[in-house]
Amino acid sequence: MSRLSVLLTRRWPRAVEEVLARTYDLSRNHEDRALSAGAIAAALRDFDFVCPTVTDRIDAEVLAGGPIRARALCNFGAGVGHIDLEACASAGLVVTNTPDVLTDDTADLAMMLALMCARRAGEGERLVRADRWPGWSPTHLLGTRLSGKTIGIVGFGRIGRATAQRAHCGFGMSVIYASRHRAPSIIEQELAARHLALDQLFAEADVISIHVPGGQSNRHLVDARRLSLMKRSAILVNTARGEVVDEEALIAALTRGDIAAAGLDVYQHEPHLPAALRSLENAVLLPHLGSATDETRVAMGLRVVANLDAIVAGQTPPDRVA
Ligand code: 8YV
Repeated sequence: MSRLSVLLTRRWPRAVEEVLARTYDLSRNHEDRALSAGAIAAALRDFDFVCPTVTDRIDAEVLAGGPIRARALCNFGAGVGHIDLEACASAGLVVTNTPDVLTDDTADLAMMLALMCARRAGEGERLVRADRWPGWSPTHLLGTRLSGKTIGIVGFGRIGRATAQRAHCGFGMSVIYASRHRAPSIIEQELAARHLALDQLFAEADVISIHVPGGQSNRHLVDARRLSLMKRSAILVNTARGEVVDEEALIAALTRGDIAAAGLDVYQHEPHLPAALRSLENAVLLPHLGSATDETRVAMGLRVVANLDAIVAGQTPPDRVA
């Protein structure tokens, strides 16, 4: 019997590609560059399974590109804001993602960004590298302490809770959170977390960390009005999705000093960042590294394999999202 065909739209860790190649007729994008909408539409016509990433936009228009052969989109990543789930369901395409395995790494990165902002690590690093460090002095590059402050978690799912856990247990921070559903009381007690309305959280928190999904429903959830509620000393951290924050409004707030700093791992139009953002000393800017460890990227790949294998075996895949 001929083997089922699988396309990886990017290169994956070699260990996972090898596992896939044992069972499937595996094709990968050797150039490892984001595919065009036309190339994705063609892939849906030509392969039994397509495994996209965050760099592939799969909307109704792409899905309307001809008769679809693919049975499923097995996304390499937890966030699926780049995939139109309703359009996939109407086209009879199953969609899966890779939750859980990237929770710890992403939460670690959120705390790293918070610390880098609070302790002005980016500014300090740039100074040393440029050979512009005048030497130690009692008042040079003073930041603020995170310990004992209040962290506001926006979106209290797996990654939001893991970030809260690090902030509370590691840094003695008080936790407030905003989410559509209140967390079970055992979790609130464990993290001494208080559920607040979003605007109130913005007004009270010293660090605000975003953990809601991307896509249309949360677009510009953090807008000029919400930024204006923040303390002038407060820090905004975004490891979720760029479109959740109105980037222009954020640049204006950082430029005027309405908020102290922002630590960003995601952007509205990746990999392009406005020059005004890149020039801000009070912004720490990382290139979407949330899940970027060897361990997690292999685990994400193996999670895709588990979903693929389940579909082929006629079972419901463990991480079905559409
Ligand atoms: C991934 C992420 O690297 O999983 C996610 O949602 O944001 C990242 O950690 C990326 O999405 C891979 O597709």
